[in-house]
Amino acid sequence: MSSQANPLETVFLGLGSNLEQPLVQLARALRAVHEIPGTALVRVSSFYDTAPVGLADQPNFVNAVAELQTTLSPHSLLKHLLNIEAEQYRIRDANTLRNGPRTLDLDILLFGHLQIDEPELTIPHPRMHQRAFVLWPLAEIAPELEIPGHGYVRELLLGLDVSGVRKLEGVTR
Ligand code: PH2
Ligand code: MG
Ligand code: MG
Repeated sequence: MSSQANPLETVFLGLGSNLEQPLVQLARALRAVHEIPGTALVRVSSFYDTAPVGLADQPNFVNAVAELQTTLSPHSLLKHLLNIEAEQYRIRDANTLRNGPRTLDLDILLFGHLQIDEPELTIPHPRMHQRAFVLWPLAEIAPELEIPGHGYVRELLLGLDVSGVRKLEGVTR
């Protein structure tokens, strides 16, 4: 399928890392995302130091979000993102803990106004509306954004505990 076949879509991407120099992992991933065919990086949030959610006994994460434009389909974009994770030594095997530590996690949060519910790809990301480490950086770059089925980012954030999320000042991305 040609990458020209699809219209230009706005995508929000979540980035996270808590192993092997997280700041370096995120910076490298952003460069790789910009190299994906038919895809451009439009905006990147600040980097945030965040307490782990879901599995407490692991290092803090560095999280950020980015706005992209792409002519790729959601599945094609996902394939490229999984490749970038693998290039940065993300391990996915039978021993991998759910919500456990990782060198790099790249999640499609929103893809235009699309809603997809498949085992390998759910859009909007099914837990993004509950996660301050996603919504806080998202509110920074897209304060008016609405998550289909859940509401406005800024309003959702008001209902969340943000005590584990701290903006990293003075970090060049
Ligand atoms: N990702 C998870 C599970 N828990 N916690 C933080 N702080 N940041 C993450 O990116 C994160 C998490 C699963 O993807
Ligand atoms: Mg993921
Ligand atoms: Mg994730």
